[in-house]
Amino acid sequence: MGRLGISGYACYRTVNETYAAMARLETTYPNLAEWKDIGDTWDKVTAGGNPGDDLRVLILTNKSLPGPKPRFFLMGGIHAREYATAELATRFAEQLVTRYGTEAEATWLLDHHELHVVVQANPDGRRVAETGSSKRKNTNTSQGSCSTTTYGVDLNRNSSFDWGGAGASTSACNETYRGRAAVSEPETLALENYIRSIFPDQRGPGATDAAPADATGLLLSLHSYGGYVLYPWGATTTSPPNATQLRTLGRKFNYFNGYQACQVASCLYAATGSTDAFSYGELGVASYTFEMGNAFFESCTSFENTIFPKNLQALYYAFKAARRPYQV
Ligand code: ING
Ligand code: ZN
Repeated sequence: MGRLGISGYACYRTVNETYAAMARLETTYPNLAEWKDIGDTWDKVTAGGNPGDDLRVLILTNKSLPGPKPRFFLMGGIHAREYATAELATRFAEQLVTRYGTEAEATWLLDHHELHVVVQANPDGRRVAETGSSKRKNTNTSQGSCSTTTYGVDLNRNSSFDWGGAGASTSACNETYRGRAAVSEPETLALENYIRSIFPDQRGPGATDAAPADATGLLLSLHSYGGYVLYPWGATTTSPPNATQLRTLGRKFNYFNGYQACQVASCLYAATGSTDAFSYGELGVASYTFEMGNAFFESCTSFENTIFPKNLQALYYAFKAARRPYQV
């Protein structure tokens, strides 16, 4: 029996184990790590929840060196069953702090940049997935009578930017159910508030304006699966204002993980209300999604030998690219 209630998945820590590991990082490396409560989950709001039901971000940087520093926002686990995403984000954070002071790249990165990582963006849903359920969405039970797997709101269709457009369902039990309103879910609210707090708007009003070439900051949302490096838009196959630059950086990620770089709606499917559309569309932040591997419940052999090493290198590159994502 593996840790997640299904045999063969011992490489993936549970949400509770992940939270405990991040709390320990803060205790062990107080000058480098802060494990911060950024809001509640649906279970916490409706049922009081338990101490693990807050949404949390791990902030890593050398606190002795003053900012402002370029920021990299990394997110795993927004879809509950996409196991590899949370473990990759967790290990990246752990590797940075444990190598700090002995390894040049980790030291330079944490001295002069900030990592903001939400390792589990959907902890309620993840707890359900850990029982063996192929659950994707959050645990909102108030939207209709659905099966034990299909209830909930898709947190990657609930964001405020272009909410309610193509590729987002109005049916409560559908896997891409958008919710009753934009940002109806506490998880979406916490994420948007936090992303806005670290990335002020980089350009003039309106998503038709390009972000300036010298903008800083990068957002990466980890998903599985399919083997893609995706950039906005998901709403349309029309190119985004910074298309050339987004494609260039996307192809550099491809150099590390081998995934095909392209626009969401062009090579995957239409999708609106996603986290990356929000951060690029609303704020001008260079925003990406990785679709890692070949399965939701990816085998540990594939994770350890392929997904983890390849994408770890891509994450290091992304962290560096946060300095000037549109000028790599
Ligand atoms: N894929 C993403 C999804 O939410 C995606 C693809 C990326 C949509 C970026 C919108 C924007 O459907 C998975 N596997 O969830
Ligand atoms: Zn996903």
